[in-house]
Amino acid sequence: MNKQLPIRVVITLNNNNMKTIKLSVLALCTMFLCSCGGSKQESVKEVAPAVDATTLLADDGPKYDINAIDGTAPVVELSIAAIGANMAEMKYDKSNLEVASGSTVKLTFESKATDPAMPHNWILIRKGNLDRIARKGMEAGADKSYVPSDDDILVASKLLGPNEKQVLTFPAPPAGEYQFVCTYPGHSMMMQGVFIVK
Ligand code: CU1
Repeated sequence: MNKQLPIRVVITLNNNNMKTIKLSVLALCTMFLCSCGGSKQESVKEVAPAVDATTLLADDGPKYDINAIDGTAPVVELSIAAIGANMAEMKYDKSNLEVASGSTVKLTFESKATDPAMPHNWILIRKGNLDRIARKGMEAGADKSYVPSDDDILVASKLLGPNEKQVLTFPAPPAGEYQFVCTYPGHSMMMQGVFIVK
């Protein structure tokens, strides 16, 4: 902290008005003390939303269009199920899914949960946004099946109850690593996985 102050003073000295210099130095010191004064925990909290690299990711390349299915592309059939009878056991039966880029994915998502009070969904998202989207899903509420509107969500199933299934057909996103998650409140920590496009 002491090393930086003299540099700022030298810059300010280029002005000839001494009052301005004094005020500037005072302002700088105050700003500096304020920024040092906050607890470390607070500054960590402020850094987290800077995952606004999200925006950069979203802007990276053309927007993903779930309906842009190429009729001539090879079809890859996959399945994944939500299993477990309670909050402690719930999970997807697979933690990894892999498809070839350029293919059309036909994913059967099934809920094998036994408790009607524990519905599940399957949401494919751009990597690095899981916690943010889980939080946003919770805020979106039951009316929206806990699926928020977000550019980092590529594919979203409905909320399925016990023994319900849904077939999701979508074009494989560009090669890379993605994540899938259940956004039903309290499920994302247990129900998530990696979706790889090779
Ligand atoms: Cu779930």
